[in-house]
Amino acid sequence: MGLTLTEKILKAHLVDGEMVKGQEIGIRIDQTLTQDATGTMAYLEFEAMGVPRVKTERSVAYIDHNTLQNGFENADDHRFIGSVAKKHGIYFSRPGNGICHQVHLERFGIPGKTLIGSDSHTPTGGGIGMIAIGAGGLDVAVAMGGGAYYITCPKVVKVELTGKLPSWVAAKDVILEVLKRMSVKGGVGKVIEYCGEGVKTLSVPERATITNMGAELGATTSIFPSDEITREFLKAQQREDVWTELSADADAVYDEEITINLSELQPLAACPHSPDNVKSVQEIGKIKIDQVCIGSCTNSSLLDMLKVAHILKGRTVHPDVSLSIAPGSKQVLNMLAENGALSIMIDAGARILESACGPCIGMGQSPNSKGISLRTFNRNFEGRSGTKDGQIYLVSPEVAAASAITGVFSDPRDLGDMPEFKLPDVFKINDNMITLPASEEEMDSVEILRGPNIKPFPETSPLDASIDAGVSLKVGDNITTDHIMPAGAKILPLRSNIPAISQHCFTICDEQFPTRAKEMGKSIIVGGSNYGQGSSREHAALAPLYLGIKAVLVKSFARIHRANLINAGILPLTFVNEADYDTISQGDQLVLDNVRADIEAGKSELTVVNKTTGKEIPVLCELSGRTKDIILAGGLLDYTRESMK
Ligand code: MIC
Ligand code: SF4
Repeated sequence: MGLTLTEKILKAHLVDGEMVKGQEIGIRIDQTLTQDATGTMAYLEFEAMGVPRVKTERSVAYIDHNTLQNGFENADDHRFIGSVAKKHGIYFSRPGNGICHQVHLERFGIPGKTLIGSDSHTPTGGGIGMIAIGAGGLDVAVAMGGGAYYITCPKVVKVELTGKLPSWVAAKDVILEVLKRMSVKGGVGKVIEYCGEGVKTLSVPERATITNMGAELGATTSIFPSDEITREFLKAQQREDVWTELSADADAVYDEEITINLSELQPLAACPHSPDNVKSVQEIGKIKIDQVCIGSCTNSSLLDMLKVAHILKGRTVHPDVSLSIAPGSKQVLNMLAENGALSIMIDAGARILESACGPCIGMGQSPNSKGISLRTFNRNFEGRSGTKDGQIYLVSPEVAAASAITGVFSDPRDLGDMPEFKLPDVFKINDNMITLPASEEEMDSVEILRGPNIKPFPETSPLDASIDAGVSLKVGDNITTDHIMPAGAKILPLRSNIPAISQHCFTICDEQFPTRAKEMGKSIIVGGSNYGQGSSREHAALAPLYLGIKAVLVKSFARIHRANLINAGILPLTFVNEADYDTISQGDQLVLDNVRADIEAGKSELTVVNKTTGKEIPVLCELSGRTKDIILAGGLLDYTRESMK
């Protein structure tokens, strides 16, 4: 029986477990990446492990999220990360060099290799045939120390692409179509593998847009084959030597199959407040808009920017619209400057931002009250833009640019003929903003620069014999990590200070939560399905840990967040009968008697007694041998320290 591309790469990296779908496997990690909003914590954790030099083939630390420096905190974190990188063998991409996923694709990604990153959009690397997975910072720290990365051996979904995209219909519309069909939880436990004749019609940046936003499906990752188009891209990046041809076997067996005829697609948009709330631009109609933001790791490649410049050429941004553009990397920005496209954008009235995440993570450019904002980004969760009642639509760069001119939601197909946009034969290569690590001889003398905002990892303790705690919060379905641990310009600078950032935990849902949880001492959170979807931020587990959360009981979890809870030593529980969710109220007192002994004994079916109502509720706590030991030890850091003794 033939293998899928996913299975081939996973098999070649398997170091623990067996390739049985649904079972936990450990894989060797070739490359890691971190960004600054998750990186400080990841490197504090790496330091705590006491490994002198990273053991991966390549580890890169990027500065791209916290680049608005309205106080010393972010700049201190950048300095800290830079010094850790230098000391421990990590490449350092300085602020200004670009968004981690864009730069990694350009300069470091290698087909067939494994990459984990402390950012949920790490699957961007799947655009050149990598198995690239988003993970919590602690998992990345362990991988840098040479440890395996553990995932559930995934199901593989085949997305067969046929046909060719019509003029002005974009890669973004492909992934929006997939989201429309599969929903934000449709990808959990799965890898999405793209195949078929249509693949050959898509360039690497287009493929990367699709794998990037595959994160919104809840998928483990997404992947394209590595073919001639991949080779041409790598050649243009002067990295042809790392190319290998990779594809699934012709007789590979998939768990699910979907076919998308590219020729039949039309411009789409994800409407507020979920990436799977997809409608066609025609259906939405010509509604008036207030803002357009072009950029983010989804749509900030040279190709995207050239299309935008073409649409803006000789025109002026509508008087009622603010247009911002953030090219994804220094390479992209530099090439736009050299070929005149930047000047076209400036002429049209675009507000040019630095090459960074910026508005995507609420770092500036929050829309006006109730403002309608069209963004080429990947997430439109409520409040993420920094404006609670902002109405965010996710669209392609083509829709975004066309609408910026007209001031209303616009179909770019009305622009007439589309010229052919081609990638250059050679990109502008200048890696001067990537600082190399110190040599083995010099590394000992590198001093780590720690600012006063950097506080140690919160205290952990081994799992208690029994848990007897009140419900400090009850929430509904599809809670995102942006609800649990909001980001934005005001809160992000606290990413290296867990006591301080905890004061913002869940405040989008309930302003009193941090105070109440702290007063209760220990408590439990109850939630609905797909709890913790979205980002990889482990702060969404570390802040609850600091606030005394002992267990989270929900209908179902998103993958990375569940792993982060386990890594923080918080018990992840799911209802056996979803209807029991309705029998618990905020404030109820829940008891898990002898939970430690039960978990030690390998029991996965536990009973929660609601002392307030007297009801017994069956719950599941499915742990593998390894995750069981992590929970018993009080989290991954303690477990790793123990196992290194
Ligand atoms: C995001 O897009 O939500 C982020 C900000 O990049 C996060 C990481 C973080 O919260 O620092 C992610 O996607 O993992
Ligand atoms: Fe940055 Fe936005 Fe991409 Fe997250 S999704 S890495 S915030 S650009």
